[in-house]
Amino acid sequence: MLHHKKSIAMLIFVTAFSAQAIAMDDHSAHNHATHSHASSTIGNPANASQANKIINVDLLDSMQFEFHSKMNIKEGDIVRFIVTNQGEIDHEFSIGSEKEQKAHLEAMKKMPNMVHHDGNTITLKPKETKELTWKFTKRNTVMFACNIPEHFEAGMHREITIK
Ligand SMILES: [Cu+2]
Repeated sequence: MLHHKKSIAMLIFVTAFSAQAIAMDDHSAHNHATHSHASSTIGNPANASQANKIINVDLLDSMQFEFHSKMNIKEGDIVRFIVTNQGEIDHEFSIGSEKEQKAHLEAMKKMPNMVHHDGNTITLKPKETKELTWKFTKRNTVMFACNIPEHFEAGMHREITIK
């Protein structure tokens, strides 16, 4: 009898624990789908009208980012990036910490056709121009990356230091 009671208590405990685990999973899945990329450890999306700097960027099939201005970005700067895909294949322009870009890269390997509407990343078709405005909130290392499979590995990333 005592043994039986114990098992029931154990069962209740396990059930409650799994329910909590599921709830936590749901919560993180929800975050990922809706706004996990919107804020970041290195800053957040901003409105183009608030920008104090404009930087033109070309995305090249040679797996490079070509920035047309000096990347002299300071803490608090709001930068309007005007990005053009000069290549013949799709490219991505993504801003994040190195850790965030690594996570993004892993996600892209699982879902290569992921299209982004999430604040820190834009996907551009050949010859397309799009904008992304970002507020850099910390003195930190920031990584610009294209996480389309094989592009990052081929060198399509660039790190800068926010002063
Ligand atoms: Cu690319």
